[in-house]
Amino acid sequence: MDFEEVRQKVQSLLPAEQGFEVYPFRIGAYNASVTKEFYLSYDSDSLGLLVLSTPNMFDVAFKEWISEQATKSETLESLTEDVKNPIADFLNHRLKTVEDQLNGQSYEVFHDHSMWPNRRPKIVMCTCGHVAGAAYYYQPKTFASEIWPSAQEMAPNCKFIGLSLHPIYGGHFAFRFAILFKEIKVPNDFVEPKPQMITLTDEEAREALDLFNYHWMDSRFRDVGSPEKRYSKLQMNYFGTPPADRWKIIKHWFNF
Ligand code: B12
Repeated sequence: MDFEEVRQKVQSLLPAEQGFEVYPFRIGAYNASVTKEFYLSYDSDSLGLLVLSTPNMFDVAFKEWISEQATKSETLESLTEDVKNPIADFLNHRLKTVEDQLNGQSYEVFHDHSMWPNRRPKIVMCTCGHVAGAAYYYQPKTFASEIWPSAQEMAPNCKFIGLSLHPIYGGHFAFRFAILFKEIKVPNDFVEPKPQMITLTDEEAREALDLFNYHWMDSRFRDVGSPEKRYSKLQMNYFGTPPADRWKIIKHWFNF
């Protein structure tokens, strides 16, 4: 398989109307942006495909999939037994459909939550999203005139971190995984698009990063820049609820 073939295949299996976006990038371009502990040991022209989810993933594709799973169960209790981690199980199912089509091609998948044993993330998604042109990464250091972090205290083990904003979805999206191909090379004339920046003054940027770091539970950071498309109320409610209590929020989808 070559660059174009694999890119088209993955994009067709993870389409926009089902809430996915797929962005090709040169692994060397990612490596050029990170410090060496985050380097990916690939040739610089090896291909990476970054996959993110947008509001339709939950509202369309996940709803369809979980409703289909529900038809195989007699009761809500047995469904919760069969589907232990609904979103992760759904994403693994979609990833499997992609893997089945890669025809023996060698590849590696790094999820947003993939960590090395020392707890370092295997891939830094916001940087990857910026490099691949998916979403602009607003880092505290981008706004050098400001002093970061603000006076408030962070939770233990949490740093004051940057925020990626998508030009259409603002913060209503998530990075999911990257598929890395050692042997598939990006053509010389391929250039990753520049991520579109939502223009923020230093003051607006401070507010956006404060919302993300200190008030992320109320999701206001997602609306920075007034995005065109947002998560539905149900989706916000689902992701804002601890996993153990989430079934309550979607049980009206099923005929139990
Ligand atoms: C660890 C982690 C956490 C931890 C710690 C967070 C913290 N505040 O310290 C915990 C578990 C608490 C957490 C919580 C949440 N997280 Co979190 N988390 C991560 C994770 C796994 C790694 C982040 C990290 O440690 N990066 C390492 C540091 C060193 O990276 P960095 O600061 O960006 O540094 C790099 C850049 O500066 C780059 N660089 C240098 N120069 C330049 C120049 C340019 C131009 C560029 C582009 C880059 C660049 O080089 C550095 C590395 O060498 C990422 C997923 C991932 N794999 O990336 C999600 C992630 C950051 N989290 C995310 C979210 C949404 C959350 C939550 C809101 C989730 C929730 N609903 O519960 C909460 C609260 C967030 C908060 N403000 O704290 C999202 C952010 C999405 C976005 N739009 O930006 C991510 C990307 C996950 C995802 N799937 O999308 N998180």
